[in-house]
Order: sequence, then structure tokens, then C-alpha cells
Amino acid sequence: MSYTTEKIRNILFLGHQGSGKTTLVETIISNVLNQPAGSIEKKNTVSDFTTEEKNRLSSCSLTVSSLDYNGYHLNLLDAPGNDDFVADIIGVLDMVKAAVLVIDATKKIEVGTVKHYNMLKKHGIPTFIFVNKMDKELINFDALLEQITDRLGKKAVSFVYPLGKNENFDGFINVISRKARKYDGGNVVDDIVHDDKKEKVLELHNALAEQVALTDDALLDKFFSGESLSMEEIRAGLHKAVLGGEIAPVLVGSSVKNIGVNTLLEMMIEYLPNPAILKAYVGKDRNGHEVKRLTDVNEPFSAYVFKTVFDQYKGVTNYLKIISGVLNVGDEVFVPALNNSFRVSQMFSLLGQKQTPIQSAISGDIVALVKLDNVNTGHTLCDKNNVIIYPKAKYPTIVYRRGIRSKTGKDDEKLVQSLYKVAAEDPTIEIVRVPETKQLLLGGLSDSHLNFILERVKNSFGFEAVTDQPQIIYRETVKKEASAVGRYVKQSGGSGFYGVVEMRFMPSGTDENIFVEEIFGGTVPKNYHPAVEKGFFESVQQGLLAGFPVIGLKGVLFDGKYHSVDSNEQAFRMAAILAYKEAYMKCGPTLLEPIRKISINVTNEWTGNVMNDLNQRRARILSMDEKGYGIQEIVALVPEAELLDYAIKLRVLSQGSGYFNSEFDSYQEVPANLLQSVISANSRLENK
Ligand SMILES: Nc1nc2c(ncn2[C@@H]2O[C@H](COP(=O)(O)OP(=O)(O)OP(=O)(O)O)[C@@H](O)[C@H]2O)c(=O)[nH]1
Ligand SMILES: [Mg+2]
Repeated sequence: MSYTTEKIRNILFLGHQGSGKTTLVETIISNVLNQPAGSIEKKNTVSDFTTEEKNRLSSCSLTVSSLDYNGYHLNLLDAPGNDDFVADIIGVLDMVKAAVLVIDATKKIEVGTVKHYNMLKKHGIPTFIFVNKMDKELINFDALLEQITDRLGKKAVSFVYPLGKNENFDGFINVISRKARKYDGGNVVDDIVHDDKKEKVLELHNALAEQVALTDDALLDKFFSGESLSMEEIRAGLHKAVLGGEIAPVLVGSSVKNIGVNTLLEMMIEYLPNPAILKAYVGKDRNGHEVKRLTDVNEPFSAYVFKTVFDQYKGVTNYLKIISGVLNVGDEVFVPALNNSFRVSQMFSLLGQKQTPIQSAISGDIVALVKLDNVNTGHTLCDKNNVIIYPKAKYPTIVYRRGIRSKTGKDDEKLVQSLYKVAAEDPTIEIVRVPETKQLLLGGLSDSHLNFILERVKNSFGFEAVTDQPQIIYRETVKKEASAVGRYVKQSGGSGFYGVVEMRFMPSGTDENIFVEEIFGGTVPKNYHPAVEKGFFESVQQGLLAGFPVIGLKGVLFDGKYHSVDSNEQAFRMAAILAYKEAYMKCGPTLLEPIRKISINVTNEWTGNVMNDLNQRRARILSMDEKGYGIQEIVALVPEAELLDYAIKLRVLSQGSGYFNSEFDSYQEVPANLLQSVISANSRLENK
């Protein structure tokens, strides 16, 4: 290996869907490797190589492209802009400390732009803003710059000023050096700064110098005494400010016309951090004590798996960031989560789907390992004698579920196996078989997210699925007390059955079902009480209102009769079941529905929409808090039945900016006006 940790640059490309991230990365690769650039339309880019990406003309998965350039080692991470695949971004936010936020100049600031920028800010990731598609028509750069600083904050400072007009966009003035660069066919040439632009460029230069001065007291004095800062002072100050996250430099260009891309590349290398300067990564040892690792080859080996990819031919590939130490082919690595060690037989450097074998990797680098059974996103790999476990990234909770069956009706088991393989790629996908209903549920973030998973299963394994509405698991309970006699008497020759019980049924006052006996004088002998109890607990598995399990019922055995020859446990069990059946409908039974606690994050402008809609979903608002960055958090209790389509609806209501988490809260009574319709739609009893 010809580079050190200091020469590595791990750079994450984020931005709204379609802003041009993949095309930009493609152009950088083409410039560095001196090969023709592929295009989204021709479906031949390095980053978008899966069938699903080619079908959609859009990235569905984060890809890594590693390049050697002028002694530097670049790992470019092209993220999908579509929210369905946000897990891929969340996985790397703690691993990569440099980013480029790509903006489509014609669309300006979009929802995804703000969302991604906030993520980068929250994780303290130094960021460049690349205004792409400058070759398109009707672009007003001054207005765009104003919108950028308005929506993303004053940290966004332009390093350049575009030249040429609209489709003739052909270069820019570097605000730092105040020199113009013009793209003349394939060549870049120096140009003069024309008079009409001089004033604007000076204004931007001064704004930039002021930002730099603000980072250092001595520079600030110099700046305000009217002295101009030297180029060296400006560059050093900018470097510090970018690393500290105080400035997000704005650059312009066109990915398809290859304008401004090399400037971006050079500036990323100059200003974005190298992994060696990162502060120590914190994890836990085997005993739960805090341990730290610097991004340093002399530290013990440790790495974090930030993404897992499945391919029907290659099997499972894990992408990992080497946090500390060195990893060599032949080394044994320990996976604390599995309490298992693996021998590394092969290691690869990545260029999209292309895997090039390598022998060794150093701290700070990003590489791929294959054939590590059960190793998955979020796992730490480490030296067995120096165990460290890094915290797993926090993924959104599952908010959208569908019932899944195989289309043929015969391949259910194979469908499930294939789903598990594909789902291993995505921490925001869940597959569960619901014990109560036996329904197989596929959970994710939205309908399009689940459709993507099913498309992948179809493309990889050939199994097609159909989806159904998830069945809601209601409960039943009672509101009144009633008693009944249960008689199970069969005495027709031979050994018979004789069991008679008198029982009271009433609300237990908790969610539990409780059985007690209050027998005086041995009317039901003690040895039969467990059989009565068994009959009671069997009965509550199915309420008689709509066939759902009963909760909160108390059964009291208070009287009965027995026969010295024919009584047995079976007879008393059956007698209890009969008493339950007799009394249940007299106890004022009702239906309980699952209530979920949801917390919604939405930008201020959509709060009104979201609140109006919640009111129509029988929601009870618990709190509403300003979370900073113009985001409100609304916490509410909402019946699960009202949330089945909420993941889709919230996107519409908030123009894609909102998201929510959800957890089970409690069971609550179905309102009287809805009871009959809920029973007829959901009853599991034979005669509804
Ligand atoms: N005119 C013009 N079109 C561009 C430019 N960059 C990208 N495009 C086009 O914009 C579309 C989207 O480009 P992508 O590179 O797929 O965008 P992306 O940000 O990777 O999109 P997602 O991965 O879906 O988030 C494609 O049709 C590109 O050809 C550019 O600089 N100028
Ligand atoms: Mg893309």
C-alpha cells in the first residue's frame, strides 16, 4: 500500500434525490481514472449498477468507489437521495467525517437538501456544498446563494462565482484567489475577470475574509483595521473553519459537462479532514467499560460494518471502516456480537460493484470483506485480545407493514427465505410471523420501500409476492360482573363425567386475567381446582364478542357439585368452559384496540397540516416541542387502525419532510360508535 492514513479522504455525497450525486461521482472517477464517464440514462455508471437502480434511473443503495489520486486515497460514498434508503446514510454518519451536499441549481433548496444538511450538521461533518446542473437554463445564482444561506444558514459561503450564462455556463471566478477559470472544450484555461463581475467578486471575497477573520482574534483585528488578509492566512483560516464546521464552502459546476469537478476534487483534498485527525472513537469492552481508539495504525485493530450487501452470485459482502490498527489477509478477527472469530481469507477494495483483491488495509480506510457468516451492519470487528464494541447507529423504527403471501400460493416458505436474505441488507426492514394471526408481516418505512424489497426478491430469486392489509390484533375485556353455572355431566353407563361449577366473572382491575377460588365446605374438592383454573385460562384465549383474546377478566369459583365416582379433572375443566360461555356476554364485553405512541418530526411549515390530519385519526396529542433547526416534534397516542397508511400520508402532508417513530403503548376501548363496524370487519367467530 502506497498511502498513509493522513492521505485518506472518505467523502460522503448527499443531497435531494436526482440532484446529480451519482453523475458527479462518475465524473470524478472518469477524471481520475482517465476513462469515459458513464451516464444515468445509459445505465452504465459505476455507482448505479443493480437491476433496480437501472429500472428506476436512481440510486437505491450506497456505493463505495475507492480511487488513488496524486498520492491520496479517496473513498467516495455515493448515497441514494430517496428516503426509503435512509438506513444507508445513517450507517455511515459516524464513520465518515467529510461530505459534499449536492444541490440541483434549477430546483434550488429541496426537502432532501435540508434533511441531509441537518443530518451532517448534527453529526458534526465538515461539508462542501456543490451547486450542480449549472449548465441548465434560467439559473439565477445570486438568488440561489441567498436561498442557500437563508435555508441552510450563514455557514454556507461561496468560494466561487459562476461565469457564462445559462447553457453557456463555462467557468467561474475563484473568490479566494479572485482568478477566473474557463472551460474551453476539454481544457481549462485562465480567463480575465470582466469589470461587471469585479464588484460582486470583491464583495464575496470580503465576506469570505470576514468569516475567516472570525475564526482568529489576531486576524479579526487585522481585518477590522482595514488590512487585507494574505492568501496564506485566508487558506489556513478556511481550512480551520471548514474542519470546525464553521464554514460550508459553496462551489458550482456541471457534472455532465465536467465543469468545476476538478476544483471540487482539489478543494476536498485540501480542506476536508483526513481520518488521522479525528477524535478517538468510543466503544465498550467486554465488561461494558468505556474504551477508546484513535484512527491510528499503532492502535489494536478495530472496524465497524456500516453496510451489508447481498448478491445472489457473490453472497454477502460487508463494507467496513477500519477505525484503528491494520487488517491483513490471513488475520483472525473477533466479532463480539457473535462471540465468534473469523479468518480473513480475502479482502477487497471497491469501485462500485467491482471488487479488487487487496492484502492489507490501514486505519481510516474503507474496504469490503466477504463470506463472514452472520456478520451484519452494525457489528464491530476487532482484535480478540483487545475487544471493543462500537455503538450501533440508530435507525428509524418500522412504521409501515403489509401482510405478505406468495403469488402462487405454494412458495410461502421459499419466499420467506428469500426475503430474509434480501432484508439482511437493510436494518429498516423487519419480517415477522404474528403468532396470533399467523400472518407474515413485512415491515419497513413506506409502501415504496416494501415494493422495492419485493422487487429485489423477484429479481434475485424469481418469487413474486402479493400483499394484504395487516390484521390488527384486538383484545376483548368485560365491564360488568355476571355469574353462571357450568354443568358437564355425562353418566350413560361405564365411567362417566361429572363436574358442576358456579363461577362469577368480572373485570380484574388490571390487564391480567386472574383466577381465584372461594369454595367453602368442599363443594368442589381441592384437587379439581387446578382443572377449573385450566378451563378458565383456556377459555380466555377467545372472547365471544369477536373471537379475540380476553384480557382483564377475573374468574371466581365459588360453588359447585361433584360425584364420588364420575367426577374427574376433564369434567371440571369442561364445566369451567361452559360457565364462561354462559356468563361472558352478560359481563358487558367490549373490544380493545392497540394504541401506539408516535413521535412525529416535521418542519414548522407543515405542522398545521399534520395536526389537522391527526385530529381525524382519533389521536390524543401528548406534547409538541420545538427541536431546533425549525423542526417540531409532536408526540401523540393514536389507534393502530388509524396508522396503517400513516407512513405514506405523512410524506404527502409534509412534502416528504416529515418522519415518525412508533411504539406500542396500550390497549384502549374501541369507541361505542365504531364498535359494530370494527366487529363485523374483524370478527374471527364463525357466525359474525
Ligand atoms: N443538465 C445536467 N443534468 C445533470 C447533471 N448532473 C446530473 N444530471 C442529470 O440529473 C439526473 C439525476 O442524476 P443522478 O446522478 O442520478 O442524481 P442522484 O443525485 O444520484 O440521484 P439519486 O441517486 O436518485 O438520489 C440524471 O438524469 C442526470 O443525467 C448536470 O450537471 N447537468
Ligand atoms: Mg444516485
